[in-house]
Amino acid sequence: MSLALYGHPFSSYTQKVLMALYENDIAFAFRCIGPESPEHVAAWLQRWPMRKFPLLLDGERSVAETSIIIEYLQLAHPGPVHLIPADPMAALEVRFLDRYFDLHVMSPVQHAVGAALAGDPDKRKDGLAFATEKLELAYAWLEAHLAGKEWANGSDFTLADCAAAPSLFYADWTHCISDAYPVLRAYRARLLARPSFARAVDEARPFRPLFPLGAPDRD
Ligand SMILES: N[C@@H](CCC(=O)N[C@@H](CS)C(=O)NCC(=O)O)C(=O)O
Repeated sequence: MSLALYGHPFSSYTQKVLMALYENDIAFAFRCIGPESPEHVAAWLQRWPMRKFPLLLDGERSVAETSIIIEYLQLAHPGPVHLIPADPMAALEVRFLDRYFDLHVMSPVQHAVGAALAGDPDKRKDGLAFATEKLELAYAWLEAHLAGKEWANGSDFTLADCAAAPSLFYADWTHCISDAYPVLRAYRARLLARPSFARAVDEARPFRPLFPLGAPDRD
């Protein structure tokens, strides 16, 4: 078995997959995509011309899309932590929550970050306003959904929490999760304390100056 992950430590979607690998202590080689390693960039783009990362390589097999990568890991490299529940209805709910975090939390953040990177102050302002509106809707729904739950789907840590951790981490940096959402704030704090995510956050610490909206001095 030889697993390799192409990605970047500061990338939210890379962190989502890193969590799944760390949860089950799966051995892999990390191939950082960046100007200091053009050979990794070339190999990644040759295997996945859609230019999205991370990308998992298992021997000669390429696996793209983080949710699919985590499902693949459970099938091909299972460990003690089952990130997709065995019960099909429970698995459906986990997959829904995974989509929720990617589409309704991470996508608005990516929109604001992309707008800030454009270097035009008006675009930056509009991008942030768009993200603020979308994130407020997402936070309100999560505040009600998470009431009485330890993790996104209840008492078991799943794929949904792997999606939640980096998306809520960066969402809070983009548009602060206010005191109006105590349940969501507590959930984000639990995610930050989870060893698999704490490790990913620590590995990404040196890159914080890259956050185009300005990284706050916390977390
Ligand atoms: N749906 C994709 C999203 C991946 C994604 O957007 N990754 C970002 C990095 S965090 C990326 O590739 N950005 C580069 C780009 O969009 O050009 C997944 O789940 O893998």
